[in-house]
Amino acid sequence: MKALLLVDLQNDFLPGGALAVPSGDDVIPVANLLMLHFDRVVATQDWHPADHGSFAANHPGREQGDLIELGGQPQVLWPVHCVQGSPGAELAPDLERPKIERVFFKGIDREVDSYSAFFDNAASRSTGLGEYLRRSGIGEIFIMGLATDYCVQFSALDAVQLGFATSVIEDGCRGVDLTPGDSERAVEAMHRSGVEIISSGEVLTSGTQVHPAAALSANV
Ligand code: VGL
Ligand code: ZN
Repeated sequence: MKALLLVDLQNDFLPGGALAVPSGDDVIPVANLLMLHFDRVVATQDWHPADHGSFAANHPGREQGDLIELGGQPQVLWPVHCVQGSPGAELAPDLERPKIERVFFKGIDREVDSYSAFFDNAASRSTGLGEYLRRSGIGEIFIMGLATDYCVQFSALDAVQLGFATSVIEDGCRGVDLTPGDSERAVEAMHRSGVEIISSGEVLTSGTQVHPAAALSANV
């Protein structure tokens, strides 16, 4: 069984948001279309407390983009983003919510960041996603979302480690590219680790049936 994982499709990562990913909004229609081709759709939300250690504002004298250590891991300092319960942390308003079966929250612990949908960066706490997919009989996972060079990359590498057949839908992702080329390098690193890099078109033509009722209601 196959599952689609939508990573961090939240307002703060869209244009106008606190940590806007360039053209991040372009992937919302891709998500809405792909959802119709999967039995299982799950999502993540970056979900930080206001005092989270990944926020530059919580480190006097530091600036966004500085590299520090947090929870024993290298940590880029970010603008305040995806604060629990804030509008910026909400899923994109244009995202078709009803098909999303469950949302997994990450980045809750102020002492360590969590780029991966599965574990925090110190690999000490599971979000429950891996266990959930296993219990649901999922062997194959397709990942898209924001951002290619952070949460998508970390999620895909963990998925492979956990033994899932893992594909990343490249045109369903956009990157931060703090350093030009970061997203390209992330794609190469995922590919080298055994992640299949595919396009949404390949998913759509792969023979996975769209449920007729779903197709009708979504007007495709
Ligand atoms: C992300 C930076 C900080 C992401 C989350 O979703 O890729 N990036 N928090
Ligand atoms: Zn974050």
